[in-house]
Amino acid sequence: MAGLILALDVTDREKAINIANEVADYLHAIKIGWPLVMAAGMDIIDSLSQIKPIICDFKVADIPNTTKLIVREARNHGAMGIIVHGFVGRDSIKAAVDEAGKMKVYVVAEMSHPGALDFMQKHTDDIVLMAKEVGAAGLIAPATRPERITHIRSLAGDMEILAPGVGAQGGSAKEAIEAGATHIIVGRRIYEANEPAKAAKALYDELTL
Ligand code: BMP
Repeated sequence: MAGLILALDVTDREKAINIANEVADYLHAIKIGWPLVMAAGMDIIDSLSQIKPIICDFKVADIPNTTKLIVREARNHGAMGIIVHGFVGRDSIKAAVDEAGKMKVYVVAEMSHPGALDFMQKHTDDIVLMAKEVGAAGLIAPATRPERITHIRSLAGDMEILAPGVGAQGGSAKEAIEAGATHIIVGRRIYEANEPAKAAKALYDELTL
């Protein structure tokens, strides 16, 4: 079944925990990244893990050894998954997968913003095939370009596809899932809403209808 992942890009610990509790019923997982971790510290992973599984969006883009050290830190704090960049190449992605243990590694195949067309899109196919071969659990693909999700799905087999870009960036939840995503990632549409639970429920309903 399709799932909703909250991108919790707030920079206040208490606010993060309150929103997570408020919308938890509608979520598959929570994605946190540099804004929240830099503001609240790595322990926020442990705290939020009590509410829902946490995916660390660290977009790791480094040599294998540094990649391994970052993945280990996320794992030690109880993360369920970690997002790494694919363009750094096979050895770095393999280092992430080897170090991840039970944690899932998600590889960025193509980003959702217009700048992804400058360089990244030219290499999407190779990144997808490499991520699949190396044993990554899933891919990040753009909800802003559902036709690209369909293309990426055609190469990805049964890998998970997490699609950001719904709501604030203009993408549609339903279209992303119909195109082949397994999960959508949504931030501002939920955490900036007057009633985050209502916003999360609307997206959840869109996925399950
Ligand atoms: P929002 O729904 O507020 O646009 O947030 C989207 C989230 O997904 C942000 O955390 C962003 O960093 C992330 N993201 C993205 O938007 N596009 C990508 O290609 C990859 C991402 O991780």
